Amino acid sequence: MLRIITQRAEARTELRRICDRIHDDQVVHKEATVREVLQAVKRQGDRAVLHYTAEFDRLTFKAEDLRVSGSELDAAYQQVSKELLDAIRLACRQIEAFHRQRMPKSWVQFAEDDVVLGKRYTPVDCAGLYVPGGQAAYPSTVLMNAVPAKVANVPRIVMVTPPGAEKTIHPAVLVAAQEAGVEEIYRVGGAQAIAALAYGTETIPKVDVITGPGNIYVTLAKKLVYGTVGIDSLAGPSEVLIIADKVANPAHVAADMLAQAEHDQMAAAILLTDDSVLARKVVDEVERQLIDHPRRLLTEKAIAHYGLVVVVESLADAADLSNEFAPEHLELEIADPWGLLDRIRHAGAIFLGCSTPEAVGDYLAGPNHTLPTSGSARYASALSVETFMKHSSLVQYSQAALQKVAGAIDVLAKAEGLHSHADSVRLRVRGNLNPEA
Ligand code: HSO
Ligand code: ZN
Repeated sequence: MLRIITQRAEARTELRRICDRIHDDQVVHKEATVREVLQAVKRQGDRAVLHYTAEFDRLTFKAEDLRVSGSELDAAYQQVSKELLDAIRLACRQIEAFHRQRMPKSWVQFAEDDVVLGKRYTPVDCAGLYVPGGQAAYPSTVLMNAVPAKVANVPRIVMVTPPGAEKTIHPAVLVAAQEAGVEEIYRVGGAQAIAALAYGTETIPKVDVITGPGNIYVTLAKKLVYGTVGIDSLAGPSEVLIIADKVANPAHVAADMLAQAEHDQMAAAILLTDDSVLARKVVDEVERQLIDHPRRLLTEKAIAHYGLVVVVESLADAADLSNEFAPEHLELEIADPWGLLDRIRHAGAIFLGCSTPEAVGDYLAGPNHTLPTSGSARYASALSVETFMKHSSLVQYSQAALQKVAGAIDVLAKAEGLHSHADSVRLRVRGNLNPEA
């Protein structure tokens, strides 16, 4: 079921097919629906939010039920085990420690000639976190979005998440949110949730930036509201690319591939190896571990469509193919991972060595698990504290400093035909208007 490829040209074609697996035609039909939802929520606020929740999620609510109450938040703690609470707290601490390190620093530079230059970082006023529901109710995703927003000192953080059949939200999600410092939670999902965050309704505040993964409707909605609000990225289905040599354990490699495949039937799991014996063993192991896999059907589909094993000539070759794919997650299960690192140019997160499965990073190592997918690691990076911040440039010139550059500004302003630009400098250094103005 998991194919082994040995030809380089065929491998490149297959990798391109997998990278482009989100087809535009899938999106076109859905875009019309999403546009309708966005327009309706923009015009009718809560009424439209409740209407689409009834239509898509088959749940009827009153507007006052949208916000999760304090008693529900408290009750969630009674519904999670002590071990889960401890694990959430450990993850929260480690994610916070890592993101604190990455906090951008404002700076001011007193340059020569009385010129002051700088950058001042400030958080957005309000951030909206989307947390998927259903099968993908991940407390880890709550932490990965909420903790950086908190570290960035965002004054108001709100979370939206689709409720389950009983209108409830997974207690682990509610606990993770509270552990990360988020208490304003609304039970709404889909495009209507994104619309509510982008435009604001009577109940749900308009935010400045929306982060978090979601299904195709959520992703399309985020794409369409970009500009009205900021967004983190457009998350596609998850992917792992593993480069392994003879030191790798086939059972471990197989488990790592399945760990990605079990997320989604569109998830991709790729192995590049210079050892054809290992390639064969991994294929057998994947089959074996799938036999009694609780999510067998979905996982099998992902492996069948977007699973791939490539036998390469050398590890350098593997690195080059990996760069073309620009994977979200890259594992280097090889004897000298640091030796190959120089050759790796594009990857959302890199896991080095045989005892570093991606799951370490998914949950608690500290770096963010919201990573660029579908080849976007060529130009994009993980969600970070900066996702919730922006910076203002700072510039101060003294009279003497302005004098020095006045001539050059005058020439540039005139070249652009902008005479008041020239005057704004000339008036300060000469006291009179530009002659030709
Ligand atoms: N691998 C997923 C994140 C995740 N894994 C959440 C487990 N829970 C995308 O990076
Ligand atoms: Zn995962």
